[in-house]
Amino acid sequence: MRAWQAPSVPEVPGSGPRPVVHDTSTGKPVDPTHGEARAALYVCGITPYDATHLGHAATYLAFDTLGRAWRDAGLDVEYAQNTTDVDDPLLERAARDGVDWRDLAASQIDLFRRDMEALRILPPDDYVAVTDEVERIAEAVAFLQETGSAYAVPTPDSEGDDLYFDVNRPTESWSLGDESRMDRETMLALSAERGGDPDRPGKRDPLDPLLWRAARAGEPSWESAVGVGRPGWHIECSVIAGDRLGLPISVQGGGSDLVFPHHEMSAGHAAALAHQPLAHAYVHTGMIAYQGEKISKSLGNLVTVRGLLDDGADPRAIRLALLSHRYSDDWEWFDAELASATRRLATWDAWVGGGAGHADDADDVVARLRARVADDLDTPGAVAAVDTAVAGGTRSTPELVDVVDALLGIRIG
Ligand code: 5CA
Ligand code: ZN
Repeated sequence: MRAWQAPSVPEVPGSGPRPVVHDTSTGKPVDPTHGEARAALYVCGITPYDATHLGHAATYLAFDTLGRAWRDAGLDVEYAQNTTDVDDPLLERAARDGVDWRDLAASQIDLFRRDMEALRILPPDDYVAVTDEVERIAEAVAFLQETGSAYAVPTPDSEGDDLYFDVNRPTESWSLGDESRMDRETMLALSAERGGDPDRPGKRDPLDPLLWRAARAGEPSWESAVGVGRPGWHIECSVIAGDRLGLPISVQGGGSDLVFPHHEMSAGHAAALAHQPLAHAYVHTGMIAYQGEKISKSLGNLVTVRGLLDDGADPRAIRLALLSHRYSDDWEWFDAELASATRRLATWDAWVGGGAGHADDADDVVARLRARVADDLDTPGAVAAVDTAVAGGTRSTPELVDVVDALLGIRIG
């Protein structure tokens, strides 16, 4: 599927350090490329049933920053992203609004593309719709069934059977329920909250996730190697990441609401399919709140990128407001954030227009920016480095302006 238009990224002389990022699975900072020349990134894409909100924007911006830092370090970056264009929340919203689910998905994907373009987010090389991969996903489910990692659960309201993943058949590269990270009670609660069905009768373990949903009346379905139906959620990301990038990938990314069950189960599926870890590192962004609650399509407390742009916001200011927070923190958006970023940007623009100051320390600022971004994407530190240069009378050399553009995606002046 078509992604979106790539922003231009200036070439900056020299190179930055290799980025280190915080890996959720070990709790440690790591170089997820293991020193190789190639970095493979998979970021979980949107479920296209409502407009891009600031939480989505912040998440994709964090991985955009990682991509920029990798490129600046001289690495070849390969990036894949899915879009969950068939799933319960999308079907429910389409039914509620009396629209065809395909039209709803197409219109929301389109809007997402436009928002990503406005924010100058680097597009994935492979932007993959789940509906285009149903056959491949079904083949993977069939393999899991043949190899004993998947089983059928009686499904009275369908002619076929729903298929589930057996979480208690861990392979050498995956085992669920490392109690040091999450206890079983928490896992059960999160599973119920985030698309799982721990109370479904007939499962071997309440935590077992759905791999394949047999066709129901009025629901979309496809004929496949495992009968007529549609894919479960976690398996789509394991299959798309493996097919497009090869396992293990460097980074599996998404918001912290995907740590469990989504990324845990995707890793379990990958291990059962390929006897490989899914990723060298699992990187998670914090949740952005608005009016005291996590911004969410289902809660409806949306601040959308489109809404801000329609109100006249400079897309660079939206970007700068988001970059002023640490990607891994949970934080709350206040309307004043945009005003403050707009003021900061005006100061930066005037600095470039001014042309005065001493050029000798511009190189230090370039190095500082590179170091901050490579240190677990410390964008607030990078923003502070620019502020210091602006306030301290450093001249805005072309190279300095270019490095701000290359790493922070903001063209000043
Ligand atoms: N389609 C699945 C992933 S395969 C999905 O989670 N879609 S989503 O539309 O619900 O979310 C898209 C991305 O935005 C996910 O990485 C999610 O973790 C992130 N996200 C959602 N809400 C927020 C928020 N309030 N703050 C930060 N990130 C968020
Ligand atoms: Zn995903």
